[in-house]
Amino acid sequence: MQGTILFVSLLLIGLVAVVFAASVLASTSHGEPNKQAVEKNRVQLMVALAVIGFVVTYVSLRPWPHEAEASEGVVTVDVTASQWSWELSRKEIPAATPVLFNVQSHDVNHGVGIYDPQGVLLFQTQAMPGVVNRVKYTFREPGAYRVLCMEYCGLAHHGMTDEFKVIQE
Ligand SMILES: [Cu+2]
Repeated sequence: MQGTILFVSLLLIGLVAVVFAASVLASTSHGEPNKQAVEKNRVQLMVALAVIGFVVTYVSLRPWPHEAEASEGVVTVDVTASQWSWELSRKEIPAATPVLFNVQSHDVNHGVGIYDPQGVLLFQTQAMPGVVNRVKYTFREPGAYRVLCMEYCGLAHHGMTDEFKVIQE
């Protein structure tokens, strides 16, 4: 996922650079500009950018993990944050099973980030007092996963970590 984001970002940066270079070249060319042609080019460029923006947004948000709706056959994990620790209702989660995380906080706002055994961030959401944020995720690989706080929440924020295991059943 992070590789894809990097690739798309570099692609879009390249596109902006090409448009910039084309604009500079067009502005330094000699002769009277054809106003109708300029206006037509501008409209075409805006339509192209809108289409590219829509496609990139749709493709990049389609696997969004925040589509959580409570449904049967889902393992539920209640995650409660408080300064400065996590409380997980279970520490062993089966692999290849949809897991519904119900995330909230006892005190201030925290951010929960779930990292795989290689240290790659899988998903995150806010842990807020009085609100339960839901995230559904299916773990594919067994191993030790880490929970880290993603939002500065006070003096011992850096130590606000926990761990759970994903096991093959
Ligand atoms: Cu924190």
